[in-house]
Amino acid sequence: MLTFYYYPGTCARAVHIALEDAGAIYERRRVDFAKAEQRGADYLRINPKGRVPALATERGVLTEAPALLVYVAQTHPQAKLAPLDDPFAFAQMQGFAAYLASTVHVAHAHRPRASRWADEASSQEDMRAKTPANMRECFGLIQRELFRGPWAMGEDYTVIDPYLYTLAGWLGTHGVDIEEFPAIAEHSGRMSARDSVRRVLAIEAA
Ligand SMILES: N[C@@H](CCC(=O)N[C@@H](CS)C(=O)NCC(=O)O)C(=O)O
Repeated sequence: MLTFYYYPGTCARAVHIALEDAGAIYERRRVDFAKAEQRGADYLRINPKGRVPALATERGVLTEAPALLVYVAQTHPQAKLAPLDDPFAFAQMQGFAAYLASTVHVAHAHRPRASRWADEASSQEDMRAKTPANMRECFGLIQRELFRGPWAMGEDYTVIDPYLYTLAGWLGTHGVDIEEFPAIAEHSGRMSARDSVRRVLAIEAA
Protein backbone atom coordinates (compact mmCIF):
# COMPACT_ATOMS: atom_id res chain seq x y z
CA MET A 1 0.00 0.00 0.00
CA LEU A 2 1.26 3.47 -0.88
CA THR A 3 0.94 6.42 1.50
CA PHE A 4 0.99 9.82 -0.11
CA TYR A 5 1.92 12.96 1.88
CA TYR A 6 0.68 16.29 0.55
CA TYR A 7 -0.54 19.77 1.34
CA PRO A 8 -3.17 21.57 -0.79
CA GLY A 9 -1.94 23.91 -3.50
CA THR A 10 1.65 22.69 -3.40
CA CYS A 11 3.64 20.82 -6.03
CA ALA A 12 2.29 17.64 -4.40
CA ARG A 13 -0.91 18.33 -6.36
CA ALA A 14 0.82 17.09 -9.52
CA VAL A 15 1.56 13.70 -7.98
CA HIS A 16 -1.88 13.53 -6.40
CA ILE A 17 -3.47 13.97 -9.83
CA ALA A 18 -1.12 11.39 -11.36
CA LEU A 19 -2.07 8.87 -8.64
CA GLU A 20 -5.72 9.44 -9.50
CA ASP A 21 -5.01 9.22 -13.25
CA ALA A 22 -3.24 5.91 -12.62
CA GLY A 23 -6.08 4.45 -10.58
CA ALA A 24 -3.52 3.82 -7.83
CA ILE A 25 -4.49 2.30 -4.51
CA TYR A 26 -3.09 4.58 -1.83
CA GLU A 27 -3.76 6.34 1.42
CA ARG A 28 -3.30 10.07 1.67
CA ARG A 29 -2.03 12.09 4.62
CA ARG A 30 -2.32 15.84 4.76
CA VAL A 31 0.77 17.44 6.28
CA ASP A 32 -0.59 20.60 7.84
CA PHE A 33 1.66 23.51 6.86
CA ALA A 34 -0.47 25.86 8.99
CA LYS A 35 0.82 23.91 12.01
CA ALA A 36 4.33 23.60 10.50
CA GLU A 37 3.89 19.80 10.57
CA GLN A 38 6.35 19.51 7.67
CA ARG A 39 9.08 20.55 10.12
CA GLY A 40 7.84 18.42 13.02
CA ALA A 41 9.75 15.38 14.26
CA ASP A 42 7.08 12.92 13.06
CA TYR A 43 7.17 14.11 9.47
CA LEU A 44 10.94 14.59 9.39
CA ARG A 45 11.24 10.88 10.15
CA ILE A 46 9.32 10.26 6.91
CA ASN A 47 11.00 12.97 4.83
CA PRO A 48 14.05 14.59 6.42
CA LYS A 49 13.84 17.34 3.78
CA GLY A 50 10.70 18.68 5.48
CA ARG A 51 8.88 19.05 2.19
CA VAL A 52 5.98 17.51 0.32
CA PRO A 53 5.34 15.43 -1.70
CA ALA A 54 6.53 12.15 -0.25
CA LEU A 55 5.36 8.67 -1.11
CA ALA A 56 5.88 5.80 1.30
CA THR A 57 6.16 2.49 -0.55
CA GLU A 58 6.83 -1.05 0.60
CA ARG A 59 10.52 -0.48 -0.23
CA GLY A 60 10.86 2.90 1.49
CA VAL A 61 9.99 6.56 1.06
CA LEU A 62 10.36 8.37 -2.25
CA THR A 63 10.67 12.14 -2.48
CA GLU A 64 11.01 14.76 -5.24
CA ALA A 65 8.00 15.33 -7.46
CA PRO A 66 9.66 14.30 -10.76
CA ALA A 67 10.77 10.97 -9.24
CA LEU A 68 7.31 10.31 -7.83
CA LEU A 69 5.64 11.10 -11.14
CA VAL A 70 7.85 8.66 -13.01
CA TYR A 71 7.36 6.03 -10.30
CA VAL A 72 3.58 6.32 -10.62
CA ALA A 73 3.82 6.03 -14.42
CA GLN A 74 6.17 3.04 -14.30
CA THR A 75 4.25 1.12 -11.65
CA HIS A 76 0.92 1.65 -13.44
CA PRO A 77 1.85 0.99 -17.08
CA GLN A 78 -1.75 0.30 -18.04
CA ALA A 79 -2.54 3.97 -17.40
CA LYS A 80 -0.08 5.02 -20.15
CA LEU A 81 1.19 8.09 -18.31
CA ALA A 82 4.65 8.11 -19.92
CA PRO A 83 6.36 6.83 -23.12
CA LEU A 84 7.79 3.85 -21.27
CA ASP A 85 9.08 2.04 -24.39
CA ASP A 86 10.76 5.02 -26.04
CA PRO A 87 14.02 6.10 -24.35
CA PHE A 88 14.31 9.33 -26.34
CA ALA A 89 10.72 10.44 -25.71
CA PHE A 90 11.09 9.41 -22.06
CA ALA A 91 14.24 11.54 -21.74
CA GLN A 92 12.43 14.49 -23.33
CA MET A 93 9.68 14.08 -20.75
CA GLN A 94 12.31 13.96 -17.99
CA GLY A 95 13.85 17.13 -19.41
CA PHE A 96 10.51 18.92 -19.12
CA ALA A 97 10.07 17.66 -15.54
CA ALA A 98 13.60 18.73 -14.60
CA TYR A 99 12.96 22.22 -15.95
CA LEU A 100 9.74 22.51 -13.94
CA ALA A 101 11.43 21.28 -10.75
CA SER A 102 14.78 23.00 -10.93
CA THR A 103 13.93 26.27 -12.66
CA VAL A 104 10.21 27.08 -12.54
CA HIS A 105 9.55 25.82 -9.01
CA VAL A 106 12.68 27.56 -7.71
CA ALA A 107 11.76 30.82 -9.48
CA HIS A 108 8.34 30.61 -7.82
CA ALA A 109 9.73 29.83 -4.36
CA HIS A 110 11.66 33.11 -4.28
CA ARG A 111 8.36 34.82 -3.45
CA PRO A 112 6.76 32.65 -0.70
CA ARG A 113 10.07 31.29 0.61
CA ALA A 114 12.43 34.24 0.11
CA SER A 115 13.89 33.68 3.60
CA ARG A 116 15.61 30.55 2.29
CA TRP A 117 17.99 32.72 0.28
CA ALA A 118 18.41 35.93 2.26
CA ASP A 119 18.02 37.27 5.80
CA GLU A 120 17.74 41.00 5.14
CA ALA A 121 14.14 42.14 4.65
CA SER A 122 15.23 44.41 1.79
CA SER A 123 17.03 41.51 0.06
CA GLN A 124 13.93 39.34 0.37
CA GLU A 125 11.77 42.16 -0.97
CA ASP A 126 14.13 42.57 -3.91
CA MET A 127 13.85 38.86 -4.75
CA ARG A 128 10.07 38.92 -4.45
CA ALA A 129 9.91 41.88 -6.83
CA LYS A 130 11.71 39.82 -9.46
CA THR A 131 9.50 36.73 -9.44
CA PRO A 132 6.86 37.98 -11.90
CA ALA A 133 9.55 38.61 -14.53
CA ASN A 134 11.18 35.25 -13.87
CA MET A 135 7.88 33.37 -14.02
CA ARG A 136 7.02 35.16 -17.28
CA GLU A 137 10.36 34.18 -18.73
CA CYS A 138 9.88 30.54 -17.69
CA PHE A 139 6.36 30.24 -19.07
CA GLY A 140 7.34 32.09 -22.24
CA LEU A 141 10.02 29.49 -22.84
CA ILE A 142 7.69 26.62 -21.96
CA GLN A 143 5.05 27.84 -24.40
CA ARG A 144 7.59 28.54 -27.16
CA GLU A 145 9.98 25.61 -26.81
CA LEU A 146 8.69 22.79 -24.61
CA PHE A 147 4.90 22.63 -24.80
CA ARG A 148 3.64 20.74 -27.86
CA GLY A 149 -0.11 20.57 -27.51
CA PRO A 150 -2.73 19.47 -27.06
CA TRP A 151 -0.90 17.89 -24.11
CA ALA A 152 2.48 18.98 -22.81
CA MET A 153 4.39 16.26 -24.68
CA GLY A 154 2.09 16.17 -27.73
CA GLU A 155 -0.77 13.87 -28.59
CA ASP A 156 -0.46 11.69 -25.49
CA TYR A 157 -1.28 12.74 -21.95
CA THR A 158 1.67 12.15 -19.59
CA VAL A 159 2.58 12.89 -15.98
CA ILE A 160 4.02 16.21 -17.19
CA ASP A 161 0.47 17.46 -17.70
CA PRO A 162 -0.52 17.54 -14.02
CA TYR A 163 2.94 18.94 -13.19
CA LEU A 164 2.62 21.78 -15.70
CA TYR A 165 -0.98 22.41 -14.62
CA THR A 166 0.05 22.65 -10.96
CA LEU A 167 2.90 25.10 -11.54
CA ALA A 168 0.88 27.18 -14.01
CA GLY A 169 -1.69 27.51 -11.22
CA TRP A 170 0.88 29.54 -9.29
CA LEU A 171 1.20 32.29 -11.94
CA GLY A 172 -1.64 34.29 -10.40
CA THR A 173 0.16 34.43 -7.04
CA HIS A 174 2.85 36.46 -8.85
CA GLY A 175 0.28 38.77 -10.44
CA VAL A 176 0.88 37.13 -13.83
CA ASP A 177 -2.26 36.43 -15.86
CA ILE A 178 -2.16 32.91 -17.29
CA GLU A 179 -3.93 34.31 -20.38
CA GLU A 180 -0.58 35.90 -21.33
CA PHE A 181 0.27 32.33 -22.37
CA PRO A 182 -2.73 31.19 -24.43
CA ALA A 183 -1.52 27.62 -25.00
CA ILE A 184 -0.84 27.15 -21.29
CA ALA A 185 -4.20 28.71 -20.37
CA GLU A 186 -5.97 26.39 -22.79
CA HIS A 187 -4.11 23.41 -21.34
CA SER A 188 -5.08 24.41 -17.79
CA GLY A 189 -8.71 24.67 -18.86
CA ARG A 190 -8.60 21.17 -20.36
CA MET A 191 -6.90 19.81 -17.26
CA SER A 192 -9.58 21.37 -15.04
CA ALA A 193 -12.22 19.33 -16.84
CA ARG A 194 -10.57 15.98 -16.07
CA ASP A 195 -12.18 13.78 -13.43
CA SER A 196 -8.82 13.16 -11.73
CA VAL A 197 -8.21 16.89 -11.32
CA ARG A 198 -11.73 17.52 -10.04
CA ARG A 199 -11.35 14.74 -7.48
CA VAL A 200 -8.04 16.11 -6.23
CA LEU A 201 -9.30 19.68 -5.98
CA ALA A 202 -12.35 18.48 -4.04
CA ILE A 203 -10.13 16.49 -1.65
CA GLU A 204 -7.83 19.47 -1.16
CA ALA A 205 -10.79 21.75 -0.44
CA ALA A 206 -12.43 19.34 2.04
N1 LIG B 1 12.34 19.60 -5.10
C1 LIG B 1 11.16 19.24 -4.34
C2 LIG B 1 10.54 20.49 -3.80
C3 LIG B 1 9.49 20.20 -2.77
C4 LIG B 1 8.99 21.48 -2.12
O1 LIG B 1 9.69 22.49 -2.03
N2 LIG B 1 7.73 21.42 -1.65
C5 LIG B 1 7.17 22.55 -1.00
C6 LIG B 1 5.70 22.72 -1.40
S1 LIG B 1 5.55 23.15 -3.14
C7 LIG B 1 7.22 22.35 0.51
O2 LIG B 1 7.01 21.26 0.97
N3 LIG B 1 7.49 23.42 1.26
C8 LIG B 1 7.48 23.35 2.68
C9 LIG B 1 8.44 24.31 3.32
O3 LIG B 1 9.21 24.96 2.61
O4 LIG B 1 8.39 24.40 4.54
C10 LIG B 1 10.18 18.48 -5.24
O5 LIG B 1 10.19 18.71 -6.46
O6 LIG B 1 9.43 17.64 -4.73
